[in-house]
Amino acid sequence: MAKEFKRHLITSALPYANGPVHIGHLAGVYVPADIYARYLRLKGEEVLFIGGSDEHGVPITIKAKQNGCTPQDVVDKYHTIIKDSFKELGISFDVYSRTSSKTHHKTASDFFKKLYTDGKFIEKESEQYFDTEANTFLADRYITGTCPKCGAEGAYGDQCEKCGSTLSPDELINPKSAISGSEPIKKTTKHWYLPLDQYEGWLKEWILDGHKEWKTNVYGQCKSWIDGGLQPRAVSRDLDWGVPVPVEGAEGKVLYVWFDAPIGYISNTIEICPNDWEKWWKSEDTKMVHFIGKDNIVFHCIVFPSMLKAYGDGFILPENVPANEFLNLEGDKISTSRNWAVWLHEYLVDFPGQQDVLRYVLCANAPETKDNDFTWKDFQTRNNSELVAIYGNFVNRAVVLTHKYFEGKVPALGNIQDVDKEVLDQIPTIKKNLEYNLNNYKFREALKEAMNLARLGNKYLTETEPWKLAKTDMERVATILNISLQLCANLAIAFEPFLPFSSAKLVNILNIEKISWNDFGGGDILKEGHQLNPAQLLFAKIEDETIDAQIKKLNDTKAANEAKAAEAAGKPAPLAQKEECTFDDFMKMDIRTATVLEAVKVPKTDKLLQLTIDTGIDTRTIVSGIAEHYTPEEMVGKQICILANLAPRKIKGIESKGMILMAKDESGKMKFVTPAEIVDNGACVG
Ligand code: B3M
Ligand code: ZN
Repeated sequence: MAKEFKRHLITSALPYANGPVHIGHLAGVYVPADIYARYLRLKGEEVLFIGGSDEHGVPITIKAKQNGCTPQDVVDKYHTIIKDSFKELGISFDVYSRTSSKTHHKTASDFFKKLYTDGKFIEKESEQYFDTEANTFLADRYITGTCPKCGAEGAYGDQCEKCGSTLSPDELINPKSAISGSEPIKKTTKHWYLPLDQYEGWLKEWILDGHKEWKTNVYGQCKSWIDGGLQPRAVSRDLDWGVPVPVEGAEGKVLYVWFDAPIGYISNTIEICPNDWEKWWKSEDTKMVHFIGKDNIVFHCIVFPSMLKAYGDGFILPENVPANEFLNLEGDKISTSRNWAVWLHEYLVDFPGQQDVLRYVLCANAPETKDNDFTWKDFQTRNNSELVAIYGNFVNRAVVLTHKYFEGKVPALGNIQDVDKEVLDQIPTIKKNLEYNLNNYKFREALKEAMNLARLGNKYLTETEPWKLAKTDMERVATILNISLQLCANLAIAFEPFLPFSSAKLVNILNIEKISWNDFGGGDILKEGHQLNPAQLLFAKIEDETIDAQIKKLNDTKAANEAKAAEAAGKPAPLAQKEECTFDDFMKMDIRTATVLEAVKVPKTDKLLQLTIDTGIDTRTIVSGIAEHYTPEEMVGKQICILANLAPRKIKGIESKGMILMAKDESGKMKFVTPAEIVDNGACVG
């Protein structure tokens, strides 16, 4: 029997406040965490859902340097953007605070002090990279170099973004300072270490023996860390941004961001429950679950639990850490530095009132067991053929018909036929499946079950066809619509954790006070005679233009990135793709093969050649700006391609009828486009 808990402490990774939140963060952490929190609240459980910004660490100071502002400016800006956009998406944190808060500084500082006084750290001097030009030690991301694992350039001192390996600065090949670009020297410095090796036996027992039910990816990572042998980990850094190390002789040192950030979960609890925060953290009746992305597993399963264990004093450990894999975007890794992302705050502007669509797609496609891909086409299809066509359509039909035949009042349930019973019987089964999946963090499957309930409703209406019966058997129509409306009420409950905005709309349409998970499964949530509000569409179709605009935005990003890369490699950048043209636009162009019969320079010009061309249909003159690239002799006899129906133009007094197709090579030289094999003149290209 699974242990029963009295309350649920749900944490979600604290995003770095060095940039806005994107769909990868949402799919990996915040959408599933929010679904879980909403589900438990709907069940009447006591829940505390913690969020907050992670405002320390090198990513923040690097961003400040890039932008020429202070780290505080950076975190102020992004904390606000992140917090507001989460709120608008309906992520229902009970608290969303920040690690630069006073409460957090005190909590983290006290936490360190206790471990320090209890002798839980080891102090060690070591040689660390130092930038002599900038006169500073180079922690983590301040040092870059070649990845020893995959050979990628630009790997960081703590991680290679290309292959995802965790690294230490000493492993980097050809290390360079990210501040000055200079080659760093080694210098001695003192730090405090948490001797994780001492916790190995305990971790083995707690995770490897005690939590075999954890997700395979999470359990597997823990096992490989533990089996690989744990090392002492430095919990301080030579930096000037963070929580100062609260012991003497530690000037210029702050707590390592991964030491202070998870303590942020505690600080944020203290902030919201200053008087009874301990019941959340120090009671065996509390079930703590950490929602994170896969790159945070070691910190939440090994480092933070070891810190809590070292602290003692009754701190509980997580019951589960349902980490997700990564979400890609249109087949490519999401990347903040390459701006390859769908940013939440931009989505909210581009798709006003459509929060649930994003929540739906990110859950339906969540990277729960493997990396997954987000594509705009899939987003559109899921909206149009699932949300609109199944869920929205069913609810709309049921409500509109009730208004049409019964003045919007829930009609009476009459005699039940087999087809009705089948539907009513399935509701509790679907509820059971939903619960099983939600309890086990299988949110994709859970969402599928909720959608099955809507499918069931659609099928029921299609089979029973109440609009046809309305001519002959109103009593039967009443029964069918009663059952359909009960299904709608069940849908409002089933979907609430996933699609809270649509559920709120539906609750309003059904004119019910409040929903509860306990009512889910019942066939009599709405009483006979209950008055509904007017119908209202739950979802709107998303048109091709909307999706094309998003795809164009990404194509522009890609082109800009390629231009940057080409520039860095000293090559001219390929031009961005031009605006889309239709098939008809293309068919208007008469592109055909032709042969140059004669070529002469246009007098008093450097660039122009006058060409006599055999186009297969006529012999004509074209003036072309290729004299710098080809001599007249080189041109004669060449087979080329021309745009034949270009409106004639006078160039230097000569009438030019058409254009020669050319392409520039890397050096900027114009080359004409020629068929790979000789064909007759006048053959159309297309
Ligand atoms: N800020 C890393 C991240 O955003 C880190 C999480 C902290 S959770 C305590 O991936
Ligand atoms: Zn690598």
